[in-house]
Amino acid sequence: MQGSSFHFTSALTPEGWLQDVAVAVDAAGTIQSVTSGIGDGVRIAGIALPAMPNVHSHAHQRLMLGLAERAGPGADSFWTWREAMYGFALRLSPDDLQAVAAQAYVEMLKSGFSVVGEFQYLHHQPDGSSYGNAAEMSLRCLAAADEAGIGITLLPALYAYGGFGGQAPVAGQRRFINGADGFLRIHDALRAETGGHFLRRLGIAPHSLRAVTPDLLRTVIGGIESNSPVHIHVAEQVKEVEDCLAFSGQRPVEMLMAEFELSERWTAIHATHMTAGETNALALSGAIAGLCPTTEANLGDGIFPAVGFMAARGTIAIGSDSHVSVSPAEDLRMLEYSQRLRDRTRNALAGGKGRSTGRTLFEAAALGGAASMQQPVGRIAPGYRCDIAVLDAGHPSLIGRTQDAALDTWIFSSGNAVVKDVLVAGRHVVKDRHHINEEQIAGRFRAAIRRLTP
Ligand code: NGQ
Ligand code: ZN
Repeated sequence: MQGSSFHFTSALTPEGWLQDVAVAVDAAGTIQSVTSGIGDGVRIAGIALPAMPNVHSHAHQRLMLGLAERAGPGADSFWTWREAMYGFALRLSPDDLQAVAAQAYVEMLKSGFSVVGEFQYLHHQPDGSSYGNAAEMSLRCLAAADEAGIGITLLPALYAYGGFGGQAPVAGQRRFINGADGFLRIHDALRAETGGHFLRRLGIAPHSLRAVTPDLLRTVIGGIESNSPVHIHVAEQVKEVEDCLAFSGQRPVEMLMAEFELSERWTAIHATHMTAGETNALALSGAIAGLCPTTEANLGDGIFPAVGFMAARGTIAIGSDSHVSVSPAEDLRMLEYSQRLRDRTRNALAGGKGRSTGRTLFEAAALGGAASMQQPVGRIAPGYRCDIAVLDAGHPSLIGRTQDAALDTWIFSSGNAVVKDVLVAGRHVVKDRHHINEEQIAGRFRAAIRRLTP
């Protein structure tokens, strides 16, 4: 493959907004130059943004959208939703997971994401026994990412227990369960499939402080590549905080920081329930807060202390998690709205007088997401991978809007409707709102849904 070049009406770069921007890309997909002025190459009319990393996905949950929104016989909660989710998780074959993940990844690309952090815990067969290749289900996520053409940071889950203090898992968790040896076997198999790949990175996902003990996690971290990404769910639900306090006398984020030396290697997923002290300490540690605002709202988790965390210079990233909404715009909007609703304010996260809320949040999540995924994305600049999302400047909602006003209008008003083209490593995978492989992927997804849902 030869190098190529693209030309955009405008682009958001580290130097700010540029007009008439030519981006030259080498054969591998790395940006060589970004220049202002009329250039040749493929012309894409629109507003070029760095494509957004989606740092938290459970692809299999794409299967159950809309099927857990009916009141149950008892009180509904995160925990009853989780029971329903386990029921779906027990049904997927490897082919089904690949079909559902490929569809989810196409939807991510079409909404402006270009990298997915797949937090994968469906390791075993439905009866709990291992597949012939212990890494089978994770390999299917890599295959789905290939079909869709999305970057992936694969985060196989370490999941040993059902609750704090090494409680036995419940029957519904039997596909997830591993000890250090079983996990490292999976991890080793995946290392061979990810090393040297421009679009792939391998990390680990200790599921939560409920599912691992600190000692187990230390053993596993000692057996993997130093400084590779570590993602963990933490302090998402009040009950988790209460159980952690009852078990250890510490709150979950407090316990995580006491047991491990956190750094930008770590992404704390949700981190919803923190004291002001925990919020400051987490920000100072350099760990990234992996926020999933639409899923957190859907599951009734609570409100992340984003005002305090960002004031303390904490790093944020976003993820579509259960995929109840797959949209960088909607997740950033929900994040800002959660703070406005709690504090009865406006432009809570703009970060200074006269600044655009959308611009501040978009740039923070793009850079934080790149760091969380450990992929060379998040900026339209030489040396970065050419992962770009283009907004349709001619869409009615963007008429009369340029620069920060266009970004704010996308995030607060137009959502996915205005995302027109997406490049991943210079490959034009979404063209005029159409993904290059979407019919075939949707066909397999349709068959899987019909078979697997009531
Ligand atoms: C998950 N999802 O692993 O899919 C979790 C629920 C749990 C979110 N936390 C299960 N959003 O935390 O035990
Ligand atoms: Zn999750």
